[in-house]
Amino acid sequence: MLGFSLRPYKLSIREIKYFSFPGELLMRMLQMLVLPLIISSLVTGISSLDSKASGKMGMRAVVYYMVTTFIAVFIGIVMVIIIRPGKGSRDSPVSSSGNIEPVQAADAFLDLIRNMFPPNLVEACFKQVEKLQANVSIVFQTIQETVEESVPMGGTSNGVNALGMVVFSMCFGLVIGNMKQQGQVLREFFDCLNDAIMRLVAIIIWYAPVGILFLIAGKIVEMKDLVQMGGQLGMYTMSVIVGLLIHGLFVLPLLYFLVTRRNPFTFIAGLLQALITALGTSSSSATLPITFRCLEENNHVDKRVTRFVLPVGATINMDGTALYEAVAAIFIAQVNDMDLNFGQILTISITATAASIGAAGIPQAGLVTMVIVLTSVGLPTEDITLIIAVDWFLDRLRTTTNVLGDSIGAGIIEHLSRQELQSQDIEIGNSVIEENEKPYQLISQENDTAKHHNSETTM
Ligand code: 7O9
Repeated sequence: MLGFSLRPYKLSIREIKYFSFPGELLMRMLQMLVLPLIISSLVTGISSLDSKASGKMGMRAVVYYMVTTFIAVFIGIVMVIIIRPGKGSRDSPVSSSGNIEPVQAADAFLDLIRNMFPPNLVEACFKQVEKLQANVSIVFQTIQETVEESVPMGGTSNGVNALGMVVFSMCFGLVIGNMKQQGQVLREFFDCLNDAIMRLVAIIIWYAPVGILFLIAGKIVEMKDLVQMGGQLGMYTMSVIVGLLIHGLFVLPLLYFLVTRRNPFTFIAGLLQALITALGTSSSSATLPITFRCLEENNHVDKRVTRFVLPVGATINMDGTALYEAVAAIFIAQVNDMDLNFGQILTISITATAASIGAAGIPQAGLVTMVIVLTSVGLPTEDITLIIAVDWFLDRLRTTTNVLGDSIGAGIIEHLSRQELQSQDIEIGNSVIEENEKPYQLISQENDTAKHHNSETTM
C-alpha cells in the first residue's frame, strides 16, 4: 500500500534509491551472515552425524531435490502447454542488435566443476571462476541496451562461490567428525560460531519487517505500469505464477502430508517470515538466516537436519527456477511458432533441471542458464529480451518457491531420518552415563560438552 500510494508522485530514480535504503540495509545485513552461517552450520551439521547417518540423510536429500525439481518442471511444461501464452503473432519485434553470443553448455559445466574446487578459500568467499565472463558481459550489455532502464539486474548477483564453500565445508565436517576426540576442539569451535551467528540472526530479525517493507514498497514504486503488460507477456507471467502456486500450495504440501502425516499448512505458517523475506530480497541465499530461524524456532525441526539440509538446498535445490526456465523456453518456442516434439520437450526439462541445480556454480547464472536451455533445442537466444521486463517480478516468486521447497525438504528429511537421529540421541545419552564412571577430572572437563549436546537435542 505504501508503494502504490507513492506511485502517483513519480519519484525520480535517486529518490527511489533513498526511499528503499532501509531495505538495502537489511539485504546487506543478511548477506553478511550467510557465509559464516553456511560454513559453521555445514561443518557442525555433518561432523555431529556419524558417516552412515549423514550418508543416508544426504541420499534422501538428493532424492527429494531431484523429485521435486522434476515435478516442478513438469508442472511448468503442462501449464505453458495448456495456457499457450505465446500463441499468435509476436507482440514486440526483437531488434536485430540483440545478438546474444551462444554459451557452450560444456564450458558452463566445466565452470561448475571448477567452482567446486576453489584454489583459494579466501578468494572463494567473494569470487567465482568466470571463464565465461567475456561472453556474458557482452550479453549483459546488449540486453541492457535493447531493454534500457527496465532491467534492474546489476548489483544483486552474489559473488560468493557457494558451491566451493559448500563442498569444502562438507568435506571438512566429514573429516573432523571422523577424528573423534582429536576433532573435538574444532567441532566445538564451529558449534559455538554457529550459535553466535544465530544470535545475530535473532537480533536482525527484529529489523527484518522494516527492511522488507521498504524493499517491497521501493520495488512497487520503481516498477513500470502494469497496464502496459498485456497480451503475450501477461499470459506468460500468468503461466509462471499459476505453475509456482500449484507447486508451492499443492504439490509440496501434499508431499509433506504424505510423508509426515502432519498438517503442512501449520508448517508453512511457521515459515511465513522466511517466505516474505524471500519475496522481498529475491535471493534464497540472503533469506537463509531467516529460514534457519523459522525452521528451528517455529517448527522445531532438529538442528542436525537444518544445518545439513538448508545450505545444500539453498545451493542446488531450486524448484521455482527450474519451473521458470522450462516455461520461458517453451514460451519462446511458441512465440516463434516452433512446434516442439516430445524429444525436445524432454531435452528442455532435463536442461532446466540441470540449470537449476548448477545455477549457484555458474557465474551470471540467470542469463547463462537460460541461454543453455534455449540453445539445447535450437531456440533463438535473443528472444530472452522478450521476458526480461517481468524477470525481476517472477524472480521474487520463484525465490519464494525455492525457499519453500528447501524448508519442506528439511521437514520431510527430518521425519525420514528420525530413527538415525534417535539412535544418535541414545548414543549421546550412553556416553553421558559412561562419564559417571570416569575419573573425576575427566568428568569436569567433558561435562560441558555433554550438557551442550543434550540441550541441543532436546531444544
Ligand atoms: C533464488 F547458501 C549459500 F550461502 F551457500 C549460497 C550462497 C550463494 C547459495 C547460493 C548462492 C548463489 O549465489 N546462488 C545463486 C542462485 C546464484 C545465481 C543464481 C541463482 C538463482 O537464483 C534464483 C533465480 O534467479 O531463480 C533465485 N533468485 O533462489 O535466489
